[in-house]
Amino acid sequence: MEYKLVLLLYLSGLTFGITNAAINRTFPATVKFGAATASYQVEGAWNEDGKSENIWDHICHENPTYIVDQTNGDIACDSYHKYKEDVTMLKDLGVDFYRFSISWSRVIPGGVAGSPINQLGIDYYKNLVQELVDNGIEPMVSMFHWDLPEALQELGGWPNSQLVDHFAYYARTLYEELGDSVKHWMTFNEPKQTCLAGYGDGGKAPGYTAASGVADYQCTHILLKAHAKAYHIYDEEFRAEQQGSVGIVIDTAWYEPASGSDEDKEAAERGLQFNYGWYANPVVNGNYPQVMIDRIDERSAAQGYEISRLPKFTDEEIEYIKGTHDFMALNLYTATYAEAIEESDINNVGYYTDLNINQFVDEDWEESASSWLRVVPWGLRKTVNWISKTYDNPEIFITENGFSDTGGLEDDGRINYYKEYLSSLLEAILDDGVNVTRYTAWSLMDNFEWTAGYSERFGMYSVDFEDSDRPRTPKASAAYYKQVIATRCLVDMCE
Ligand code: GBH
Repeated sequence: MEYKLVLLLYLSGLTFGITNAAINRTFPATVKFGAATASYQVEGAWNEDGKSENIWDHICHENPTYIVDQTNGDIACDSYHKYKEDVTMLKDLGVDFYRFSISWSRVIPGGVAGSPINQLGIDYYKNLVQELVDNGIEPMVSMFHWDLPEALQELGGWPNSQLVDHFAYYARTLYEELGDSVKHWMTFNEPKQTCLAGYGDGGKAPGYTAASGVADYQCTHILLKAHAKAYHIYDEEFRAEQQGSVGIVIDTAWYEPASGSDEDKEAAERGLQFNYGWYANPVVNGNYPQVMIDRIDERSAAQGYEISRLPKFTDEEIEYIKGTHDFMALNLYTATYAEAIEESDINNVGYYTDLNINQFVDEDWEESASSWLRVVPWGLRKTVNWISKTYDNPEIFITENGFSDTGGLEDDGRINYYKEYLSSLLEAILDDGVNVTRYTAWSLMDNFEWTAGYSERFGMYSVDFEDSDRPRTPKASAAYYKQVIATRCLVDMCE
């Protein structure tokens, strides 16, 4: 009976040429749904139980005007004390997994390899992980979401090659302490924000700019070696027993050619390579994208540098970094047009002139509360197709996707955003055969949005930051996401 009905529906779909419409366009069972946060953005308890200062504590305290509303993450959502409530919210949403990050300075306050481990810090994460597991929610853990221990910043931060060993010690500690329950590890979240914003354009802590075009590339060079080392440690010491997987989370916008010209197509491809490829090409193929090597080497030489501003990996390092991923992870929010422009003034040293494209948006694209975020759903389908094609059809996790407003429980803009992006993702999976197996909504709850403070809200749960108890309230989008997860279907797309 049922079979005949399905066949009938299928045939009528074919007859009427319906390919994208009504017949049970559900997410396959292979796709899992989750929600994400990050340590500095939600935990608070910045100086409790032995935690040391990190670079975000430091910049918020020392330079309050760096944050638009002069707020900080001292208390944030107080998740350090309220993690059980967070898990209740996750349970209510019905997510398969929770993606959160660990605060390095909470776990290893001194930062450096061989320094003491803070048991109270470890206990916090053990308790959180246990609470998740007890509620049937998989923990998915980022080791580093931008909050470097200040002690390591005072050693120079990521451009200092010592950081490889300091990070390796931290990663090993986490595998040892939490690896029995944590099966998905992400070494770094959006390393471009750490390196380009942290050491190039100054938009993120530590906010450096003086060595722009140099330190941002050096930061990346060391960070990639640290990633590779953490990956190999898992392979050699933990994988056989723990049976988990390790990857790195990379962000990009979709770069759409401004026209059909070869120059604009190249400009868009260069945009993707300078963003996603900067990190992805090394972990997949062992080295930076050729277009970065060529352009930065050439411009450096023309600028009078005796050696390229882009550091070189040795053959051994290339072999060591190649293949250090068990999945590809993508944070994607928006899109931009990319247009070819004339070569910029050679005296202008920096990442953006190395990239050398004009980026602009379509003013018709719906805005959010964040200046950089416009709603461009088709960019998601195009980006995962590009990753699939460029890196030989890997398993892809969407580790962040979300929308900002200025607050309120009736968040129609967010519901619309999720609906349209998930629909675009469904097309990538069902129609294009892209191997996406995880989707993660950013964010579980409103939180400290870096230099935007609390002025931009990404949460499916609202948090009252005026109330010392930090109460949480579900928004309309929480009910929407819950329904998507329960039905595996976007509203209007299934009978
Ligand atoms: C993610 O980054 C982060 O992982 C997460 O912590 C954050 O809360 C979330 O997005 C929402 O922002 O202001 O024009 O200089 C997303 C990628 C790249 C978006 C840098 C903001 C700054 C652009 N981010 N970008 S601008």
